[in-house]
Amino acid sequence: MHSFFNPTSPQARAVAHLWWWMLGVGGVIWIGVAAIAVYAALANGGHRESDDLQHVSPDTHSRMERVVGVAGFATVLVLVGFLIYDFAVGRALAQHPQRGLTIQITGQQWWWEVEYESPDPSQRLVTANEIHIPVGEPVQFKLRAADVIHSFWAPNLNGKRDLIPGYMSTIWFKADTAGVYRGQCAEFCGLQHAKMAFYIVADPRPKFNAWYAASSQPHQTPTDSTLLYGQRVFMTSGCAVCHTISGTQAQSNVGPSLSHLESRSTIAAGTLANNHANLMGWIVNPQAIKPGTRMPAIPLEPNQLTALVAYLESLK
Ligand code: HEC
Ligand SMILES: [Cu+2]
Repeated sequence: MHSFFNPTSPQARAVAHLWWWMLGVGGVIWIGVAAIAVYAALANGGHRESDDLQHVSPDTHSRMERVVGVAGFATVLVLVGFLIYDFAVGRALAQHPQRGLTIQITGQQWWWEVEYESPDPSQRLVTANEIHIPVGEPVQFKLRAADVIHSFWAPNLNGKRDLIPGYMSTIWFKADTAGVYRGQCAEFCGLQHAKMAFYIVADPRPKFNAWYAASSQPHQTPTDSTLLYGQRVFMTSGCAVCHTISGTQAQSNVGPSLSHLESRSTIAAGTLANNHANLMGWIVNPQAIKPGTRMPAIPLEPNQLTALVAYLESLK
């Protein structure tokens, strides 16, 4: 799933082809050189070096010089060939499509904020760690970092690109095949760097549109009394200081948006499957699961916790 050997975009395929060519040509040359070295050692067996050098005829000597010259030239030729090939791949990757979806990704210690750009502000969508894209369409990613340098790397879809504080870099790709592709922060960014994964979910356009429309819906105030209590716990226990739930007063982006938490398959940036037990465990003590994470453990009564989790699970 998380593999460079299984490219599913023209961009990743170009990089993979370059790599295979380099491995192939480099391998053939290495085998050739090793074979010649072995041959030289065996053919020379029995003679001492000083004898050989003195008894080489001028003819043999100039032939040897020619062989070395040709080999040197061939080396330069191969390197120049790869330089041109590499440069062409780099240029192809750097060409940005003018059309298509644009998604802003902000790397944070240790999760990914995802914001879909739209000229219509009401159509902008903010989510986290799970990036839905339409299959077969170019998607542009604008990458920034909120704190330290991170690196956006979904190997099946493209190479790495650093997220640098105070600077916006861009990358784009087009997924050919629908599927879920894992990505990972590829630049050491602190304690929980290893637990900073993300998923790219490539869906056919209609399915993507349905997801987008559902995710853009603000929540109604719950009518069920447990859920209502859970919402009150959320608003009064400090959760709202850091998180957003659309349609409520919680509008902070210190932590991931929880507006449609239940539509995501994992929590804490790919660390845990999103299920009841893990959600409970996470809220009781996030520091036990991801030590150092920017979410504190907040003491809650058992009935508060139950209602709070029920409320979060209603955020479809
Ligand atoms: C000081 C800010 C802060 C407070 C307060 C806070 N959180 Fe968080 N929360 C975060 C951060 C930051 C993350 C991302 C952690 C990570 O993945 O490393 C997070 C992650 C989460 C997640 C996982 C979301 C995901 O998609 O990965 C849930 C669920 C969550 N918080 C619920 C709560 C609840 C419920 C409360 C109140 C009891 C709360 N948070 C209080 C900052 C906070
Ligand atoms: Cu990182």
